[in-house]
Amino acid sequence: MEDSRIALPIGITLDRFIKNKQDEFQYATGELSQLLRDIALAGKVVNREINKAGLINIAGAMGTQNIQGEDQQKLDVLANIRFIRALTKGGEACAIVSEEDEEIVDLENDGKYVIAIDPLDGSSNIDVNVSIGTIFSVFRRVTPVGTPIRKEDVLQKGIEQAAAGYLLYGSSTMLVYTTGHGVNGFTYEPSLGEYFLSHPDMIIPDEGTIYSINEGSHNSFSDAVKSYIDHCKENRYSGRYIGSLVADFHRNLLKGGIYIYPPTEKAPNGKLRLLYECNALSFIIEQAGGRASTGTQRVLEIHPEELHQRVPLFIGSKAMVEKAESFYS
Ligand code: AHM
Ligand code: MG
Repeated sequence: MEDSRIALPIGITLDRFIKNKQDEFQYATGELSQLLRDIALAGKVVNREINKAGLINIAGAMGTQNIQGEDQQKLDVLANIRFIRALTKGGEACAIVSEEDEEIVDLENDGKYVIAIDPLDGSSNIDVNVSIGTIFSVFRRVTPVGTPIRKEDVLQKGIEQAAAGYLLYGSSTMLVYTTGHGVNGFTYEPSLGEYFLSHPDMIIPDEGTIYSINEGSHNSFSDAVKSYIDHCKENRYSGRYIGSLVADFHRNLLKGGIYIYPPTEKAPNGKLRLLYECNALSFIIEQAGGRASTGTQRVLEIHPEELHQRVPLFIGSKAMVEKAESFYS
């Protein structure tokens, strides 16, 4: 078995990092590496659009939007277009499931991989200059290459992911990903147009003192969730909730904490989507030594039944998630 946790120095570029890691996989053909590069590139383009977001009305007023009027489109729609375009051109992905599209997008090529993506998560934060993110999962297709995509190519358990990651468009833009051999984080340097390794082999503290949940819905939480929140308060944990999953997740990954989106009256199965939100972050958190559950079941073992299926999510520091789960039993 190859050991892909060979330390690579901080400051190495994403391209070089991917190349080095690829060399360590015995049978690597480079397709997964290329796929990650395609996503990273689309991330740069989306990052540029996001940075311009506040200027759109000004630019519009100046009449400088492009011919297609794309600058006028909503950013989440635009991000979807950018990622689908990059993945289509790259040729490694044969199908995409996106939060923005009702049905599977069949790219009708010979690619081996299926992507589930939330192109721009945290949509309520887009207009108010708060961090947002992109979340993606990569699966190998299970039906023969070259045939039409089928639901079973897409409705796979999270444990089958070949890779997963997120882009965080925050005070810096970061790409964090795993291929099942640890988690590494890269920070984007916009003036050089490069991602550099800044957070090698990320590990979440086993315990933490941050809990992140939308407490406005407290009245509709189950007794188990209410009891866990009481436990957090009794222990004087800090409540931190941006309402942008990637940002809340990333902070807790670095500092130790738990993010919860439980069932509520409005969202009886929770709000977050299994295929392109929960699975990817659950793969990452487990690779970083943390835990992800619905409260009663490991997220990565859920067999999805629908493309846009929602599940409750308890994710973060291992001991904290276990404690939350203990209130269910
Ligand atoms: P979105 O995919 O429509 O952006 O919704 C997902 C977002 C998450 O980023 C965030 O954690 C959550 O919704 C916040 O929901 P709420 O406002 O109900 O707390
Ligand atoms: Mg989303």
